[in-house]
Amino acid sequence: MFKKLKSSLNNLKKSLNISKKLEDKKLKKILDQLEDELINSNIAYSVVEKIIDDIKNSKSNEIKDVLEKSIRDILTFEKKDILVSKNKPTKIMFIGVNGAGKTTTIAKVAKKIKDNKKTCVIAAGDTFRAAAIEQIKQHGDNLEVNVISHDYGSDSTAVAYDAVDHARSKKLDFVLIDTAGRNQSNNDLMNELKKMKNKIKPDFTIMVIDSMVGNDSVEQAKKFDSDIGIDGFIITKMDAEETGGAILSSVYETKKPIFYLGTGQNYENLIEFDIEKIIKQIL
Ligand SMILES: Nc1nc2c(ncn2[C@@H]2O[C@H](COP(=O)(O)OP(=O)(O)O)[C@@H](O)[C@H]2O)c(=O)[nH]1
Ligand SMILES: [Mg+2]
Repeated sequence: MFKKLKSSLNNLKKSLNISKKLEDKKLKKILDQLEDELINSNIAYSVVEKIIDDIKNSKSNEIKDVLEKSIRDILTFEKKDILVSKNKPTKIMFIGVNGAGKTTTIAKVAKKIKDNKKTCVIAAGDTFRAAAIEQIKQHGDNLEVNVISHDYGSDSTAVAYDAVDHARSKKLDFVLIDTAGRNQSNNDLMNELKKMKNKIKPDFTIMVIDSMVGNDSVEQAKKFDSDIGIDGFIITKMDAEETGGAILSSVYETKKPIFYLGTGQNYENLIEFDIEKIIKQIL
């Protein structure tokens, strides 16, 4: 992951270390080039601007330090563990566009909960996409976790409600609520998610983002956050991701934390977000 971003920043480090004493015109040319490279790495323009400004305003000669500070500014947030919560059951709603990895991520989170010796139930809240209910049920079978489902086309809020009821009566620790893939421009579907959120009042609403989507993910994140309200992200497919821009951009634009990173298709491929590791990989 981060191959492209790393190489852009490396090029910058090389050229700026040589040209720190160069006249402004030359520095401007190098920064323009960096701007292009960062944008090509799927980094949103606002983030690119911040990094360039940080470089321009820095008095340090060590470009690496300046970049590190920029990235730390963007990716530092209060650490919150979604799997440690006072409420029982803790309700977690997963939202995001089709194919982002919601269903797979829910299975991975269920696995983590079981590994922590806690209990959960899954709500098959994607009543929209063909085979979605079978997909989540299969995960439930594999993990020995109950999945509450209704028929296709039924009200997803009712499914979530039933799952919460089930968790209450069985004294389970968590309810993981799957939802249908939503294109952020589809108003009907966005309204359905809003309704679910209002009725269920989840402890956490997590937006799942595919890291390979690139710049478009920023628009998705902003829209989901403004319409539904999110508490943070799980970024998936980090195993396949080459640019790294989606992470920086989505977080910078929404100021919401990243809870986990998905790093593969297996249940154990869900790792905690660790800024030190990310910095090591990028710089
Ligand atoms: N390589 C990789 N694939 C993933 C990851 N997370 C999800 N996927 C794959 O992405 C595809 C879509 O996932 P799914 O959970 O069905 O997405 P949903 O539509 O948001 O529920 C599936 O083929 C998953 O196996 C990940 O972290 N890495
Ligand atoms: Mg799904």
